[in-house]
Amino acid sequence: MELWFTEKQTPDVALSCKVKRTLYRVKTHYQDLAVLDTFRFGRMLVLDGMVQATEMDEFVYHEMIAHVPMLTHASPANVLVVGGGDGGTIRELLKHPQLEEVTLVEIDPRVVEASRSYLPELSDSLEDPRVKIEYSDGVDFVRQHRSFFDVVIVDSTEPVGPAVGLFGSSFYESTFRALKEDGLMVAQTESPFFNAALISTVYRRIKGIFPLRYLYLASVPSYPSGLWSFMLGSKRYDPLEPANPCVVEDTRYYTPQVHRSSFALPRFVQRLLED
Ligand code: AG3
Repeated sequence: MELWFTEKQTPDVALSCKVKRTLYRVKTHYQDLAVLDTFRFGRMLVLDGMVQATEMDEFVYHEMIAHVPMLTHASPANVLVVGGGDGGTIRELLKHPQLEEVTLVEIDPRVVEASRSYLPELSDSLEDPRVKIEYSDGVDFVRQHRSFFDVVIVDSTEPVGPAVGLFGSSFYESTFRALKEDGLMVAQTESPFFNAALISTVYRRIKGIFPLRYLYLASVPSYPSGLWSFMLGSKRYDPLEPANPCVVEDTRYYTPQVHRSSFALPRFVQRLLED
């Protein structure tokens, strides 16, 4: 018998993949969590029916959400990751010699547990002494900090369920305040094909708060439409003139050239950022 997992990416589009077996499934306090072993994508973390990370392509998302801000900032020592309990973003951050401390604020301890059991390539990073894990709501956590972080990375799920607050203006305002005077933030902002309105809204919000703001793109086959976006808001550093002299060689997607080219937007995407 064949087993298939289907993510309904929109009410009328779905991605299906053939499953070897279900490794883990639990209804946590916050969401429906599954780890599947699939033929094409390898192991796959699924939250509320939505693919979060797969062994085949997680490197794209995690490298791009981590290295673009880290190499834009001249000396990122103190970093906050909101969400991202799988550990993939942290694994990439730890490749930076200037990093002194990274705090992971994850609302759902079961995501970290599941990742520790089934996705060691992502979660082994969480044992590093530079990593501090806080189980709480990112919105509250960020609100309690002032001029504290060099970089904030919002590695969230979709703007439904537990992550809704992470796409709101008041969260971006608290993030601005939680950053030092030369700090910068990056948030994952979905697909320009399927979530155009969200990208326009988030850009307008970030524009009202951060002096410099940019959108950049990367190709993630397991995510809706395969083309993914990231929003960067910065107080001082311009991502098109990366200020960090370090070189990170241990990557599979990120290169300095990809960093630059990911900011070159197709016209239909540019239009999403116009007033
Ligand atoms: N966070 C963004 C995943 C969004 C995917 N959406 C979907 N499948 N509908 C990923 C977190 C990985 N650390």
